[in-house]
Amino acid sequence: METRITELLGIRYPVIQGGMAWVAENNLAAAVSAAGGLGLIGGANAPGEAVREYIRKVKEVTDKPFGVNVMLMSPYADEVAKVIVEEGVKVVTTGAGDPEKYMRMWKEAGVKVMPVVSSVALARRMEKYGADAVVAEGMESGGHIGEATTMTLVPQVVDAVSIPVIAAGGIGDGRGIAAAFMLGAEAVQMGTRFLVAKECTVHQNYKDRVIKAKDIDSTVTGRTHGHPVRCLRNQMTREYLKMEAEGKSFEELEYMTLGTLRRAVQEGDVTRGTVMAGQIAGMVSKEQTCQEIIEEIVGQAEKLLKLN
Ligand code: TUI
Repeated sequence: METRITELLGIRYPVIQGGMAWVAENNLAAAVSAAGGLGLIGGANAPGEAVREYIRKVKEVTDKPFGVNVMLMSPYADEVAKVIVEEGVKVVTTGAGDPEKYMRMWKEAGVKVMPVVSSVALARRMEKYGADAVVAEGMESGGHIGEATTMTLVPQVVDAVSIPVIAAGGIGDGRGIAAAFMLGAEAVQMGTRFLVAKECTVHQNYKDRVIKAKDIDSTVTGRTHGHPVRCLRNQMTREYLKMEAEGKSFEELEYMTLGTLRRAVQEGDVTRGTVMAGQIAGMVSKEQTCQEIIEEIVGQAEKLLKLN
C-alpha cells in the first residue's frame, strides 16, 4: 500500500492516528509509529513545555517518524508551533482552524505540514500556502467537526487539489480504508479505533463506553453556536442539548463543558464527562495493541483492493 503519503512521511502503512485531545499522548503515538503507522501527539490545550515533554518521551522509545497535532483554538497554539520546530518534529497536523500564520515557519524548518480540513475551500487555501498534504475529515469523526460527510468531502477535495489527501471520519477497519482509497485518498486517519488500543492510557471506563456503543450512540453538541462536537450520548450531552434548545448563550454552555473531556479521559466519569468518539464507535468491539489493529486493517484493505 505504498502511496505518496507513505513516501512523504517515511512510514510503512498509510495509517495515521488522530491527534485526540487529552488522549493522544506519548504512549499511543509511540506505539502507532512503532507499528508502522504515523503516531501523533495531540497538542490540544496543553502548554508548549508539556508537549515538549511528550515529544522527548516518544523520541526515547522509537526512532520511527511521528508527528504533533496543533489544536488551533488552544491558547498555547503559538508556543506549541515553536516547540515543534525546536524539537525537530518532522510532521505536523492542525485542527479546528486555519494554520496559515505558522506555515512559513514550519516549511522553512522542513516540517511536513498536513492541515485537517472540513471543506474544499480550506483545502485549496492550504495547498496554496504550501501544505504537503491535507486530511479531509468528515463529520462522522469524534470531537470538533465540520458539515460534510467523508463520502462527499474526500472526492471533492481530491478533485480540487494536487497534493495527496488523507481521509478521516468514519473509518474503523479495512473496508473503510479500501473505500477511502476508492474515493482517491492515499492514506487514512483514525481516532476512535485507536482510543481502545492497549497502549492508549485513556481511562478504562472511556474504553468500555466506546466498546459498548452502538451505531447511533453519538450526538453533536454546539451546532447552534458554530462549534459542533461529536460525543457519545450521556447525562452531559442531554443537559447540554436541553440548554442549547432553551437558547442559552455560548459562554454559558462553554462554562458548563469546562474540563469535562479531562474528567472523562482521566477520571473515567463517562456520565457527566465529555466522551468524544466518532460514529464508528459501534464497530469497535475489543481492545487490541496498535500493531494488531494496524496489521488487521491493512490486511483487510489489501485483500479488498486485491493488492495481494
Ligand atoms: O480538530 C479536530 N477535532 C477536535 S479538536 C478538539 S479539542 C476541543 N475540545 C473541546 C471542545 C472543542 C474542541 C476535539 N476534536 N478536527 C479537525 C478539524 N478541523 N475538524 C474540522 C476542522 C476545521 C474546522 C473549521 C478546520 C478549519 C476550520 O475553519 C478554519 C477557517 O478559518 O476556515
